[in-house]
Amino acid sequence: MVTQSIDEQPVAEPRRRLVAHAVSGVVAVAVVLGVGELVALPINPDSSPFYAVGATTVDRTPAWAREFAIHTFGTNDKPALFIGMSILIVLLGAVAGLLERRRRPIGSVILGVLGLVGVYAALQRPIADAMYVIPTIVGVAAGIATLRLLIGQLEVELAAGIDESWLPRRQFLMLAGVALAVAAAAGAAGKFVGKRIAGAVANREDFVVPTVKDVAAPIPAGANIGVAGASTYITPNEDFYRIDTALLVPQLTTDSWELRIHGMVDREMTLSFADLVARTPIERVVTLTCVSNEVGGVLAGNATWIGYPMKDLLEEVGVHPDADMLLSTSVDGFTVGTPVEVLIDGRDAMLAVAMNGEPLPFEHGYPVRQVVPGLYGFVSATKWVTEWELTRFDQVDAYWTQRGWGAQAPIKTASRIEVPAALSPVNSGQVLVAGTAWAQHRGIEKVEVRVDNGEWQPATLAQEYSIDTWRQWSWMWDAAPGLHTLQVRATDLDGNVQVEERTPPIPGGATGWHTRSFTVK
Ligand SMILES: Nc1nc2c(c(=O)[nH]1)N[C@H]1C(S)=C(S)[C@@H](COP(=O)(O)O)O[C@H]1N2
Ligand SMILES: [Mo]
Repeated sequence: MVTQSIDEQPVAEPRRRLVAHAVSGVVAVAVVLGVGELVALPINPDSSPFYAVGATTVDRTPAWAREFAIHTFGTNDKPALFIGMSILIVLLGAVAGLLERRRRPIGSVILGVLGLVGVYAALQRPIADAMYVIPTIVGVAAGIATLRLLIGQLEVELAAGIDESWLPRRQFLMLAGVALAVAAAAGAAGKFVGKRIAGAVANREDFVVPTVKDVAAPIPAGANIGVAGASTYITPNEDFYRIDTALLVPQLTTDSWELRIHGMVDREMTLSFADLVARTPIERVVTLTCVSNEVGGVLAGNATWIGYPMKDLLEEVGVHPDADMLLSTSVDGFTVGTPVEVLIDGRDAMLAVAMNGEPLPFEHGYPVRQVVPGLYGFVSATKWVTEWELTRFDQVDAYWTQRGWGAQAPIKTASRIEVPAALSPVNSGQVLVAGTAWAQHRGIEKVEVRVDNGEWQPATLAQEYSIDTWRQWSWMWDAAPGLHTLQVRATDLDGNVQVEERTPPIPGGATGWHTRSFTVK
């Protein structure tokens, strides 16, 4: 038998029942916003439904309306917008609650429509990607679940009978209270962390890149072969590969940053950021490479760095002669072990604060990271570095060494083909083949190419910049029709030829010759 739904009962509805329904809806939208705020954190505070709708509204406001808002509210135009939005959302929540029935979930549909607005607004944010829809979707799902739960509970209570003296019972009040508390806690946590992130963004914007006397040698035009489709000699920051274990990119400020130096040293020391920049900076071009890079892979990048020589600081603290490892720790607990020897052998190992003329991007270690020419990133390039311990390789293993990777890892001599692109169609005749080779801190002596396992032929090298950076190469191929295989190998200035045997990246970097096959028409 189908029971009548409550709203069709011929009982005069006491105002309290309406209020209880409206409250359910308001609590549900609070859950949407609170949960949305929290879920937005790991993605971007910009992706929270409330913020995204507000920001997109601002972006979409016609000029006359903006003038009106600024004229009316002055610099309070943003709070006015948020208050206006809040009032609207509370009203919509109340309507959703009043219309929600266990059997006719109209209120849930209203929340769903609100969710579509949030998703749309989030996707309009300037740097939005597909992840931006997640906070709204998760928030709305939690809100709908809350609404269903509260209305269900109310209807159970109402089914017991309703008259002028009706009051919601304990269960309903408890459920509503818990939901509201969860929403408030989630929202507050989101806001708190979001504020810190905003603070870090402002701190980075105010950061002044140090002026340097000891500048990098100018990059000769001949270092850049300028072949379309090949990497550029300097890698723009936004194209620079990013590898780390950080789920949430640390958001440090120069005010909160400190480097504690301890362990096997004569004088322990803690440096503030002001202490660091009081020292003398250098500017250098250095190519970084990740040990996980497969033969032919893209986990390498070249940038101009400004930073403070690590050697100077190690001299200041007085490293004990039997300490052979610098164990550096990131603010998120990630650790790196670097041989002390390479840090004091005269190469340009530095605590970098700027990358290609900008403060370090957050993803690349703002405000301070290590850059050490010649070693793979996992044994040298600690981002968000806040602690140095002088110790010994026979006493500690750093993060990746504990997980099966090597303890010592100089970068292997490598080269790759970049042009023509893999699987691209190639016409017979003169075909320009180009790519990049590297052997940081040893330097590239030559690059050779061969076709179909034939004779190795010398490629033309771009002008050398330094032994710490990669070197571009090109080679003109007289391509005959058919299927052909190209291979490349580099030789470094120590005479080491790139190793032919194919081995995987673990434990100390991949080896093998990069090979690409083309069907020539
Ligand atoms: N804090 C921290 N620093 C880190 C890592 C990390 O996981 N956490 N990864 C390292 C590795 S494996 C590499 S290859 C380089 C990559 O630096 P990039 O992301 O700036 O290119 O950072 C190194 N520094
Ligand atoms: Mo790496």
